[in-house]
Amino acid sequence: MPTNLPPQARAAEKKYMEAKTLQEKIKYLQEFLSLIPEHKGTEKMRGHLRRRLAQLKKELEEQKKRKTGGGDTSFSIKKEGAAQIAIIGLTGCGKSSLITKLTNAKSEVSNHPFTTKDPVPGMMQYEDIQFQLIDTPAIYEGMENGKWGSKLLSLIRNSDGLILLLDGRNPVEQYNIIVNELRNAGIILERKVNRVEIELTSGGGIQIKCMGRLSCKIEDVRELLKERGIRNAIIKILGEVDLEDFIEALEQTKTYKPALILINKIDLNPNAVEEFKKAIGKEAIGVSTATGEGLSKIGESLFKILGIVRVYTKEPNGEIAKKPIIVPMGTKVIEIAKIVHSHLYKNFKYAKVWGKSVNYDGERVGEDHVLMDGDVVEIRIK
Ligand SMILES: Nc1nc2c(ncn2[C@@H]2O[C@H](COP(=O)(O)OP(=O)(O)OP(=O)(O)O)[C@@H](O)[C@H]2O)c(=O)[nH]1
Ligand SMILES: [Mg+2]
Repeated sequence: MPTNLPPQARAAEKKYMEAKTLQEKIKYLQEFLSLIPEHKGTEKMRGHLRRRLAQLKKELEEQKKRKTGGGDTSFSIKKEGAAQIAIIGLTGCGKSSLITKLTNAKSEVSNHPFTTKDPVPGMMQYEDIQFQLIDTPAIYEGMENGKWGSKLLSLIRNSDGLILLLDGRNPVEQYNIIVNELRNAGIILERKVNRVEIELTSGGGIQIKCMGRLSCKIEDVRELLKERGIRNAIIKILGEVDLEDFIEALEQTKTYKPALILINKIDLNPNAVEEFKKAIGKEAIGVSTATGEGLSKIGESLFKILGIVRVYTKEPNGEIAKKPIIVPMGTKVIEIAKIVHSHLYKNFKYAKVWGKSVNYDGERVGEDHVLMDGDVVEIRIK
C-alpha cells in the first residue's frame, strides 16, 4: 500500500482501524476514502476500501434486521461429537426424514411445506466417532432478507460442514437455488484454489510459506499485516494471490463450508444422480429415506469431505486411548503434544508412531511428522 498518504488521511485511517462499532467503522472509512488522493497509485487501495465499505453497510443492515424481526432466539446449537453438520435443503426434500433415519432424533415429517420450524440435533455414529447432524428449517429464495433466513444462515456459518439434500425429482434446480442463496450470504462450497490462509500464532514473527505465487509486493503484504496489528502468524500462499486475497483472508468475507451432496427420493427417480452429474459436473450420493438405499454410505463420505483424521494417543507401556483426538488432515506430532498437555509440548523429544504414516510400527519420528487417520502416537519427553 502506498505510504505517501496525506496526514489527514492517515488520521482518518487510524480512527477507522480503532473504531469499535459498525457505525463508527462506516463513518471513518467514508472519511478515509474521501481523503485519499485519486491517482493510479491509490487505485487498488481505493477499490479494496470501497468493497469493504459496501460490506460493512451490509453487515449493519443485517444487524438491524436481526434486532427488529424474526424473534430473538437464535438457532445456534452447542457442538458435540467430531463435527457439526447442518442438513440443508428446500422444503419437502426429506431433511427431517433423513435425521430420523440416521440418528435417534425425532423431527416431524410431513408433506406440508415448511414443517420444520426450529433446528433439531441428533448424533450419528460412524465407526468410533459421532457426527452431530442438525435438521434445519428449509432454505428458500431470498432467505437473506427473510424472517428466519438470517438465523439459518448463521447456523450454517457456524457449522463444520453441510449435507446438501436435494429432491431426486428436480435435483439440478434445487442445487442451483441453494448455491445461489448461500453465495449471496458469502458462503461458498468450494475452497478457492488461489487463496491465503492466515494462522495467528503467539510468537515467531510473520512466517510466509509460499506454495504458489504472489502477484503483489511482499512489502505491501507486510504493511497490511502491520496495519491490522498482526505481528505473529503463519501465512500460506496457495496458487496465485494478490493483495485482495490477503484482505479477503483477513476479513473472512467468504466462508467456505465443505458439503456432501445427497440426492434423496431416488425411489421416485433412479436416474437422478446421473442427471445431476451431467448437468452440474459434481458427484452426489443417491439415497432414499423411504427404502434405506444409500444411507450406509453417508458416514464415510462425510468423514472424507471434512478433511479430518483420528489420532490415538498412548503412554509408554500404556493402553491405546479408546477415544481418538480429531484433528485436521496435515496435523503434526507436535500439535498433538500441544493438545494433550503443555508439558509434553514443552519437553518434546521424539514420538513413536504406529499406523499408516510410518514405514514400520513403532517408528521414531520428529516433531514435524504428519499424522494420518488411525495413527497411534506415543510422545517421549526430555
Ligand atoms: N418417496 C419418497 N418420499 C420421501 C423420501 N424422503 C422423504 N419423503 C417424503 O417427503 C415428504 C417431506 O419429508 P420431510 O422429511 O418432512 O421433508 P423436510 O425436508 O424436512 O421438509 P421441511 O421441514 O418442510 O423443510 C414427506 O411426505 C416424506 O414422507 C424418500 O426417500 N422417498
Ligand atoms: Mg423438516
